[in-house]
Amino acid sequence: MMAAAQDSLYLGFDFSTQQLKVLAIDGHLNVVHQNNVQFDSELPEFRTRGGVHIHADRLTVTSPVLMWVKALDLLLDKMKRAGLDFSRVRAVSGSGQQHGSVYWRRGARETLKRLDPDQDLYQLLQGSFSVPDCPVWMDCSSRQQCQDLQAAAGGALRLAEITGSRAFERFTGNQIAKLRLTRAEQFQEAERISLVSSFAASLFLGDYAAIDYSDGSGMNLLDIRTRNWSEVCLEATAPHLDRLLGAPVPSTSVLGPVSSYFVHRYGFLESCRVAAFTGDNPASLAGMRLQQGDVAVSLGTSDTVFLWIQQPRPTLEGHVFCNPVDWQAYMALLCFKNGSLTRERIRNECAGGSWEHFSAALRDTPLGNNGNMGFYFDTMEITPPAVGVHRFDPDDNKVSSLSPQVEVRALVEGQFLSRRVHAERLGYSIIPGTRVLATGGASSNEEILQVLSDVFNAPVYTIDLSNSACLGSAYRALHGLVAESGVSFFEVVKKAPEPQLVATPHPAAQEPSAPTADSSDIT
Ligand code: XUL
Repeated sequence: MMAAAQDSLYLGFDFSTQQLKVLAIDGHLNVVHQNNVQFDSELPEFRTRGGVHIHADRLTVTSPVLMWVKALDLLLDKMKRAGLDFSRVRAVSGSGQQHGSVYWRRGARETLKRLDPDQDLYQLLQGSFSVPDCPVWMDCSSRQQCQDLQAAAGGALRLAEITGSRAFERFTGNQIAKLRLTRAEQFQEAERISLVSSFAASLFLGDYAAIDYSDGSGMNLLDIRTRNWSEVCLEATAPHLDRLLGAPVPSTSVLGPVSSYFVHRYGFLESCRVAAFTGDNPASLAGMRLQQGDVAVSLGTSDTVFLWIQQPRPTLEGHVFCNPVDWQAYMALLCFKNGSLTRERIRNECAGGSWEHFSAALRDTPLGNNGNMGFYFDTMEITPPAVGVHRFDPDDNKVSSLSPQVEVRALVEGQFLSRRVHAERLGYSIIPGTRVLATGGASSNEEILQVLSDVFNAPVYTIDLSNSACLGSAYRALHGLVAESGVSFFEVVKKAPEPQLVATPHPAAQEPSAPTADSSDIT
């Protein structure tokens, strides 16, 4: 008999860079438990800073795989001590930092299948990894391999068309190619390669867990349209790589029941399911309940834009991933380096260091800024790859300064125009019903959000993203149980709290004369 909704629990784990987090929801989607383990402070024996080791070349960045294993032991013990009743858990899912990879030593599968519940995972899996230090997303030491892969695929754009992204150093395929060269012996000993997400799922499953389509899209190896490994990319990366990776699966798949280790050690039921784990960004998309037409803008140190895309058009900028909640759709991720720090610099220079004066400048200047515009790349931007401050007067002449108030508006309009233009290039289009979901530090500033609303000509809602990867994972665990019978993700999460409406576009925002400049025209 099914337990009542309030009695059932769904767990979402997030193996992120600095910590391992967990969140539990009940069947009514109420968050009933949260917990975490900080790597640096709670596992000091691994001597990480921010969860990673930066090597002497400053380019290689790794994390010890056994630190993640030990963190899970610790977290489950904390949950038990906090009184969490594991027998109420119906399904588990999770996420991991994207792109990082784990190398299981020959024989590890047998070890995983026969875990002794009297010992902790850290003891049991000591000898199970052929590479002790896993390359993570902060690594940028695979430049040569990126060039080789692009050459093999027929160029950067062709590679982007196949895999959703041009070659990026942190993407797993390039890391695998590098490791095969620099750690040939350890590489030879590997019988399976996991992403951080599928590695974590393997621990719960007691067997190798498949890589899901969505996190698999962050490898420069998956053909995002056929959703299978790309032959040309596999061949350019390592021989027989498909055997090492296993077949990818839809992100909504249930991989199987939880391993008997968890049943005997923590009291999980044998019927508890493990739903495929995915990347942290795809899991956040699920946590935000982003839908077709929506765009999420995270306003932090760097600004990140998440998009739901139906027809992808990969370019040299940004990333297109398979969608984690609807296998026929896609999502895109764009990263902008010049975010909060640039807003703070202009606040200091043009608004006396006060956010109130900054907001007043936005209130006192008109939408469209009378044709004055600016693009502010204090440091080399990622999207587009440009640097410097570029200001234009209403006649499109380059000028060296603008009045302080006009400069404040030029900055904010310029930033959001750039977010919109680059989103549209990847296949995003504003449709009736489009919502802009804003999050991060600057999302508490109403005037900034009004500009965001005007530039996208869509209502802006705010959401708290601090635990969105965990929350999305818990939602995905719940959805996993019914996905195969055709129930959509949105059906399952429709009762979750709604984001809050904070700005609606000014009627003038949709006039054809509204600015449409393209920040990438800057040379
Ligand atoms: C995305 C990326 C990071 C990691 C961090 O491409 O590299 O956001 O997923 O956790």
